[in-house]
Amino acid sequence: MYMLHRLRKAGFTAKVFEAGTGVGGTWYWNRYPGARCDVESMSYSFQFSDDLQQEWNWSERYSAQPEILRYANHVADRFDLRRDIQFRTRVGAAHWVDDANVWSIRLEPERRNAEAVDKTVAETVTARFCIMATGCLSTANLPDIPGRDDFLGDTYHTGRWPHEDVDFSGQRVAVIGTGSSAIQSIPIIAEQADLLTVFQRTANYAVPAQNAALEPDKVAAIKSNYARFRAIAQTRISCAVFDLPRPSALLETPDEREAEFERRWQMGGLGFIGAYEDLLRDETANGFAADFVRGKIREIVDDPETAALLSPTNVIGCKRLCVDTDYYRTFNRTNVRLVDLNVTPIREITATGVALVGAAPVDVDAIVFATGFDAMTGTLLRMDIRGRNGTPLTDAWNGGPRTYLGLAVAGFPNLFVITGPGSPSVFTNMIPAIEQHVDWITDCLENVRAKDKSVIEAETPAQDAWVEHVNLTADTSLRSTCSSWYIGANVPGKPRVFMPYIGGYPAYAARCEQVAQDGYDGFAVS
Ligand code: NA7
Repeated sequence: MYMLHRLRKAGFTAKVFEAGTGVGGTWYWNRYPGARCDVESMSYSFQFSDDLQQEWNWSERYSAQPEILRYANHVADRFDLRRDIQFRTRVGAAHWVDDANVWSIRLEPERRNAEAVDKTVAETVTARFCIMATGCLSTANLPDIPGRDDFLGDTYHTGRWPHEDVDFSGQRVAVIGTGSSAIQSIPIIAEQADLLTVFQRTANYAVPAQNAALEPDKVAAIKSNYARFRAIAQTRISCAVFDLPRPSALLETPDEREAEFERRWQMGGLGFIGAYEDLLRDETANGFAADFVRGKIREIVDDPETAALLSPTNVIGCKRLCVDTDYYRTFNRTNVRLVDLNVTPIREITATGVALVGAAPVDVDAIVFATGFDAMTGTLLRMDIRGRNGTPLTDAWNGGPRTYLGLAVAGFPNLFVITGPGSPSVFTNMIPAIEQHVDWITDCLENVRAKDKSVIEAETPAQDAWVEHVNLTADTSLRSTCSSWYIGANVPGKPRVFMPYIGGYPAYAARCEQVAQDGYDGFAVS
């Protein structure tokens, strides 16, 4: 929506195509119970207008999905954005037409209730520029477990949750996966269900949200000085305002470290991983933080065996750190069971539930796949995107995504990706990361227009150098050391490439700014 808003203000004609029936993106699709976002540290930062940010009041530190969606709808109405958004429309293909210097974009009515799409009613539009605002986590990863379609009960994916209320009262429910979406939803499902069985492949670290109503004084302080709040955020690696890290966990005594970890645990949220500058660089430093969380799990979970199973053994922060409300405590409930898939893997899904290797089948009434997304590239690669000479994006990226600044792709003129692979994206506060890209793209298009040119395209040497820089930077971080979705490890067959840029928001934004100031260095304009 911000892209549309900026393009309009700059005098461009723009049209948005959206597969869903409403606005909100992530917050339209991810309606699973417990879905929340940290609006206190992260998202005081929607730059549509000063009036709006002064008037809008978030109710909690971690705003719940319905409230965020209400905000998105308010924005759409307030800025009259809907008239340029075509809903229920999926982009099936986008082909660059070499002779005409335009994108030819094939639109397909969105498939609903498993109806086949009638391709005959598909429509093609053309555009000078094509901007992919398709999100980093938008294509659901539904694992190909044998028998998945044989199940006779209800199945859900957390990223495709129904719009109607789902009530698990009286039901036996299976949740497969223990990532962020599972960790948010399990405590709520457990309160409703008769019996909840959680199928865990990899134990995950979660720190408490410590959610609470937003304190009016704090809100007033931020509202009276938004510009300064944003300016501070933009100096931070994550572009979010958490307490600054201390220099090194290695330089402090065990008591000092314990006190700092405890302080951040009580404060709540992702700031925990920013306790020390070396937490994500040095294995020993990281181990201190990991041990602290494992100690908390042992304290919280009554049964030592369950506590051990819930205790992650990998590097903390390597997979995305989760933020929870009562996740570990939920396993003290008598109606919750944990199954370790490393000991008893899923053999198949049957008509009545989940069959395991080496253990009795688990009969359930509903299965929740909290199995994540084909992250960062999944949505783009599922569209039939073709650049110069008809080259498919799937060919250009067959060894993993290659972009210039995460914004553009050599061989794909006039195509931009918002928070694409190779940009800080999922390692930053997403809202300012999106805004920075939108502002940069709008300025870029204005520049092309001002020069009376019509085509801008990333050059291969600039792209190669950027990809190398992204890879070298990733190698310096412990984040690249485990099988996370950052490296595509959750999707069988996906190339293992560390996709987001880990060099931090300030360095990245400065680089984008420099490229623009140098006349779009690394881009060919014609
Ligand atoms: P995640 O973080 O990718 O978590 C997915 C979970 O599903 C994770 O525990 C996976 O285990 C598990 N998984 C995936 N495939 C399987 C199969 N085949 N069998 C068993 N378990 C499986 O996705 P989320 O939706 O939780 O979070 C994504 C982001 O959305 C998150 O960062 C928030 O910002 C919101 P694995 O770890 O791969 O062993």
